[in-house]
Amino acid sequence: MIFRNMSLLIFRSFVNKKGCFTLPLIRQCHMYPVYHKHRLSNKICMEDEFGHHSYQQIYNKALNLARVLKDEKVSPGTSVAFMSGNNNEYLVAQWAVWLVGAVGVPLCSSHPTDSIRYYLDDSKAGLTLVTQALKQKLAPLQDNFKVISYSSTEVNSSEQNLDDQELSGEDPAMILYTSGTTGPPKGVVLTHSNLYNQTKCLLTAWNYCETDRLLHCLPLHHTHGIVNCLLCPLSAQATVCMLPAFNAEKVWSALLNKEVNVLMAVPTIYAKLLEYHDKTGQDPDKVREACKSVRLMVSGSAALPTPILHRWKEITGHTLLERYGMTEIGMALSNPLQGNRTPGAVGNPLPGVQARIIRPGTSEILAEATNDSLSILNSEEGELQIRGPNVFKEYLNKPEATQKEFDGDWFKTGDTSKVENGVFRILGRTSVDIIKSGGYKISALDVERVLLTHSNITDVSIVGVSDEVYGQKVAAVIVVATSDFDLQQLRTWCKEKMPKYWIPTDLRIVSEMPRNAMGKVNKKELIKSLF
Ligand code: MLC
Ligand code: AMP
Repeated sequence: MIFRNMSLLIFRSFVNKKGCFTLPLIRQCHMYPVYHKHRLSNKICMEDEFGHHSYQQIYNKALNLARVLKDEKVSPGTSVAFMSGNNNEYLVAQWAVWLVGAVGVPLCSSHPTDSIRYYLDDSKAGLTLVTQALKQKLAPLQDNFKVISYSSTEVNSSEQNLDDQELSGEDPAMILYTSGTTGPPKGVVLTHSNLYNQTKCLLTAWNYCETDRLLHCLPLHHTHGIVNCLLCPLSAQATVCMLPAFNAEKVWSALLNKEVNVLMAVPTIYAKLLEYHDKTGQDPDKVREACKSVRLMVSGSAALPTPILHRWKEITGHTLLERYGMTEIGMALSNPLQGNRTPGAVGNPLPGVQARIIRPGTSEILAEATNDSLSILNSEEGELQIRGPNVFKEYLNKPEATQKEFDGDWFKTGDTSKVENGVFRILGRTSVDIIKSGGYKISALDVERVLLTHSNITDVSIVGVSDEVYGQKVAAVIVVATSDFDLQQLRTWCKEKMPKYWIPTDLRIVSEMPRNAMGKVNKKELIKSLF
């Protein structure tokens, strides 16, 4: 079976010494190549706050943890949630889950208990793994969910042999949660084949290779941090240099000390790095010289403002490579590794990905493209749709929501796009209720739903207001029952109820919410009049 153990397969090298893509042998798929190759490899897989970890060490720890999962009767296809810091323990859990054929649900340790409860409930997690360091975080959930703690240094198991787990490419590998306009966050089910293809196209396009040292400073519950910054470099047997969290000083230190040669981040991170550079008065010659050691700097997850692109180029000498992706599809469009990178554009489809633009409300195709072809019938803007083996299987237990987001096998991204001078541009979301702040996707409706449970809030509209550093900020317009209310009170109350990046950073209190005859708020007007 070609896709047998596909997600394990993606850890092995698909890239030969010249940086060319090579197809793995089917025979090797049947031999569980990741065990085979990596248990013998002393190459450093990850450097983190605890030290250096070879592929072999991580694999052995994952094998131990997988035995624990077997002892706990975790069967293939079971959802296993896991929470760890951004370090090698994340990989140990991820590989262990896949070793037993289970489906990984990565949790974010900074999310409040209410959010975690929702993810565990919705994914029907049969088991939740949590590192020793974080186990207190999940203590309030232990009565309702099976939670076990693990540490990558000591794992107790029955030491039984682990039988090879049969997997097909269509088996689910991972569930990632994403916000939308239909109800609370939905679980995006990604199969082993999806992850394989999402990884494969980036390996080809961006030439990840064994000598790469990628600086990882992103969260590990979203596709950017997981696929682009973990699965891809590890597939090429590169080394991931993992920070526990983004920290401008540490990122600059890694760059200036030439510790890394690949950096991938969201525009907010580049904005914060520029802020830090300006604030600390770094030596411009030293910065330019050090950045010559970097082979690739990528920006994505939100539109890269051109002033950031130009300023970054000025101080580092690098033109950021901007690309476009989504939780449901991985990466779809990219500026080229070699050749002209167009400011404000996201390039063309990655290998294996098909893209088209459809006139809103019709089935008229305005433009259609693959990695090596582009036909423009009309250069107007429309909805971007994506097709290919990278596109996710379904929203977990939500057949109607899944159906709604597809036109045949084309996934409707909800982004407005147009082709200009041969490259795609992303012009924004079709829905005003989707906010992108710091690269996080936030549903205004999700935040409104929670705020309406506050006893002092009688009406609310959440809007995304332009922000230089965050792209957009989450702003609340509310009607209150008693006047004694301010942003600080609101933020304190929100802390226990929603992820930090959902919490409004701006507030307007109005006596009445302006609604039309249909009871709808015109959010574009609201933003214009209040912010
Ligand atoms: C937040 N703050 C703001 C603000 N937003 N203040 C003013 N205006 C705003 N707009 C406040 C916060 O409330 C907080 O206050 C303080 O600023 C720090 O906020 P933070 O968000 O915690 O900042 P920081 O820790 O510096 O994190 C910034 C960041 C983070 C960029 C590192 O947002 C991040 O990791 N983003 C990446 C998200 C990501 O990976 N997305 C990929 C999704 S996948 P206080 O008082 O609490 O300190 C995807 C597909 C694809 O999109 O294409 O990749
Ligand atoms: P998420 O749902 O968190 O995976 O976010 C996906 C969304 O991020 C896309 O639908 C786009 O709206 C946005 N996005 C990702 N990359 C870019 C980019 N380079 N430019 C503009 N928007 C982007």
